Amino acid sequence: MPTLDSNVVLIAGGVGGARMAEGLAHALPDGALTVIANVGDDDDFYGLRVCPDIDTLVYTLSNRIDRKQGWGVADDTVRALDVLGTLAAPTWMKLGDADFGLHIWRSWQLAAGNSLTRVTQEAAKRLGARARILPASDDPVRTKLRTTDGWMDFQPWFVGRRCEPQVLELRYDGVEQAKAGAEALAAIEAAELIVFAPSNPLLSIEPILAIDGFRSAIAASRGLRVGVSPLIGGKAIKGPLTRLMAGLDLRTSSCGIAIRYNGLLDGFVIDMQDLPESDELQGRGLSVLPTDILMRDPQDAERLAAEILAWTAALREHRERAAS
Ligand code: FO1
Repeated sequence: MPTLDSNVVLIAGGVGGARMAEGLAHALPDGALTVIANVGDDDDFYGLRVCPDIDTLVYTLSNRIDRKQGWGVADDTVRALDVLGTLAAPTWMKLGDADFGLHIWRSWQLAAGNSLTRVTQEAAKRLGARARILPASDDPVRTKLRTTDGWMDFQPWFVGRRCEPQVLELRYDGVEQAKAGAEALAAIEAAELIVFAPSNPLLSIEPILAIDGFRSAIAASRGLRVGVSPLIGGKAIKGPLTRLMAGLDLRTSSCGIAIRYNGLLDGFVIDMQDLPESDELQGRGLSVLPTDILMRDPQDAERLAAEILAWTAALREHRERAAS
């Protein structure tokens, strides 16, 4: 069966998004995959720009990732961080020596006037990433959380405080002024298939969708649009999603996630464990692929990606037959 494999866009955050990207990159021909990355987690450390979601994608797609952590460079050392500690600088964000190299280069390139889109593409190419990676915007968008301890920046909450302070409210600073990356929008317009990665909707996908232009471009897309649930049996595959959603009084189920992407999806991929949710999803007009969505390793990711590509090809055929 032919698959939708010439222009595929993945909308992604960090670890879960990178696993899905790796699977798709293996299952697709070279040059077919574009990943649009969240920039809401970006922050500055010691005057250097750090873009965790972009970097997790670059390292995963170039097979440099520390697979145990899911972020950072495999076998990295922390000699620079040790010096910073001796100099009494804060060192809660574990930036490795090899990782510092990328942050130094990116900050140097940005200071020279290059856009984050250009710098990211160049880094991805030079480091050997197997897909095009585009930031959602060249402008700063920063996720802020109102917690029981007051408003916090994302990384001090996520890493510095291990997501402990309860989140009461979220906002994406700068989102009203931010322009959607022109290449990212063009990729969506050209896409045969748009996949929402199993990333945290509140922290990874919605900071992208909140930028003017993305929702309308996805809603108007001629391609198929499918999401992959980040929850199995109501529990997050990784990270603080379940607690975050429960704290904000949101439904912690695959249906609850699909509802957040209302009007943007044709189909939703759920885990076999969540089969009872199929009826409600179908009732909302979504096609459903129930399968094993846990990506334990790159082989799982490739198998899931191949299943999604075969399923979406069948959906398209069905759609074309219905239209003719
Ligand atoms: N996550 C942690 O839990 N602890 C860290 O010290 C840490 C350092 C770090 C450095 C560079 C980088 O690109 C990512 C890093 N992450 C760390 C992961 C990152 O905070 C999160 O994966 C995302 O921002 C959430 O998607």
